[in-house]
Amino acid sequence: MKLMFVPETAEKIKSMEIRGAGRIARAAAEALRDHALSLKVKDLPAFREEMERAAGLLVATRPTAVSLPNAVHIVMAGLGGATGLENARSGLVSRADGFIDSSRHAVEKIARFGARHIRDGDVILTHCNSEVALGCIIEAHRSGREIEVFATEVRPRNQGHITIRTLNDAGIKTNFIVDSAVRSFIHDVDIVIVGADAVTVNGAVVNKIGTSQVAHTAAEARVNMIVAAETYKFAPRTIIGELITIEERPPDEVLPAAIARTLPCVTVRNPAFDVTPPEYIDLIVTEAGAIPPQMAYVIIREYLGWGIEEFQKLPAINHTFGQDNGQTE
Ligand code: RI2
Repeated sequence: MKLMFVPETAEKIKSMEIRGAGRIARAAAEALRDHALSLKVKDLPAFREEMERAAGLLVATRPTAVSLPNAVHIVMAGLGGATGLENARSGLVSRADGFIDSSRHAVEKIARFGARHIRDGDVILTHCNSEVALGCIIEAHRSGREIEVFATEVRPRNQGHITIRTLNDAGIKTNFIVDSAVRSFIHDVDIVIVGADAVTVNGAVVNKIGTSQVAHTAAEARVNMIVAAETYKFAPRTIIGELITIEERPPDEVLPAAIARTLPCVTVRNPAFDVTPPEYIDLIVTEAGAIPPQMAYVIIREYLGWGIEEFQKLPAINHTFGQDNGQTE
């Protein structure tokens, strides 16, 4: 077994070598598990202190995908009530394994539930690269439905390139378009399916930049918009009034530094995510079933099952890009 040490995993998440909200959550759980297994400390307080430091390092890597702090919180809960060092170690390892396992099952379940919304002959549009959204599309294809996909390029990081390779390898007929071509093709589309990095208590969905434009275009054309999201992508701290931080990434992802240097009056802005308000979303497909966005509160309270005190213990969110971007509308 290759040990995924915490700083190495943290660096890979930060640089997006490991990316996608579900994958970074599982990678963080794996890193905490491996760290716990390899830690040589003398007692429980030292173990706790070292694990909390590791958890903080992982959570600080990317601020938007709430799956990351949620996964870390779930794994670290394995320390609660531990009576000795070995007891704490095994508690944490089993919470991490449990999270990784349930995450994989959630992805499979959502694929099956989501695929039922895709009919024979449907044309689907997807934006960015979401394993759960793609899972629904591939499952529909596997179960014999004749489908076609429009996949966007996804500037500036080109996650659409990963999406078209996956679709191509699955043998699915795919059209690759630039992000700004969505409105030109929306009348050829029957259904939009995307993933999520976070779902707020009012049912707003935070996902790759451009998702809200896609959603707005779909609503205008009366095309249904489905979001595929595991329950650990719902954001508990939005219940106590916190907003999701929108990550703003380096400007050179958008414009090479050599060109930017020649344009002193130009500032490059590079927010990685945007917020789609609940009224543009028809359904959120979770492993607990499909819900209207207005039921997000129920998932946070009932399915994640955390009390207010526990929400307050979750890692704090400290910076918000722009206004609240519709998160509380
Ligand atoms: P899954 C990604 O973020 C995209 O925004 C994608 O829609 C979302 O995470 C969910 O991905 P990034 O890591 O968990 O590319 O469905 O910035 O794979």
